[in-house]
Amino acid sequence: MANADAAKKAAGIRAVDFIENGMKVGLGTGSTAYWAIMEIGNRVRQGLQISAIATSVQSEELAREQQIPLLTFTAFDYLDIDIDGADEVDENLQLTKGGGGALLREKIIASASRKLIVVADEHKFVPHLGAFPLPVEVTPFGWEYTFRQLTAMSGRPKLRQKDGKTFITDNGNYIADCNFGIIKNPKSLETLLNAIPGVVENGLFVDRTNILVLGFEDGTTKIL
Ligand code: ABF
Repeated sequence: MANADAAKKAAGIRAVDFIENGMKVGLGTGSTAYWAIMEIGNRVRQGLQISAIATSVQSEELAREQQIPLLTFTAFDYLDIDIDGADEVDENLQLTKGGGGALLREKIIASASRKLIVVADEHKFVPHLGAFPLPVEVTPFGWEYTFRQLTAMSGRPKLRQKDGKTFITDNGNYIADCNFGIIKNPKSLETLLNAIPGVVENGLFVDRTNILVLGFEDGTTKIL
């Protein structure tokens, strides 16, 4: 296994140790959250009694394959734990997310959870957010106007493409990958972006992370 994968696998598996019998769990999206979902599947087959809700169609399909009992939003007020990945984590545990295009459902599930556990390989841990282009989910209706608003605030938006076509999220929206440069005040940028009509959600997750599980290439982990 390539070392980066070893780091992701170690972080994903270690995060599952925080799950107890009877919990309701949010299942994240991405190649690190993948390992958490696989490990939850292993433990469910060994008798762990939990139920879960996924942050993307992709993760829901994986959960079904792993025979993890699934929930709908009518079945709970709050989730106990959400395990999800990130594209960047800064020293205050603020996050850039959305590289996988799942940021809207991820933020809904994160806000519905009593505890957000972020799983990431060590390279995601950075002094400041911003090197990774910030994903912003926008409605297809009026996207050109919304892009002009993002450009006016120096966001340099690019319409995400996939397989030569415009990428469509699980919610039927577009993603603007924005370059704001180093993000010194994630909280104010998150608020500013969501005030633009046409912006559905953005990939800044501010003051939401309770625990960070960092994975290293030697397979060890560190809890922050
Ligand atoms: C997901 O995890 C996305 O928000 C984020 O883009 C992704 C990180 O991807 P990976 O774990 O594959 O590096 O939650």
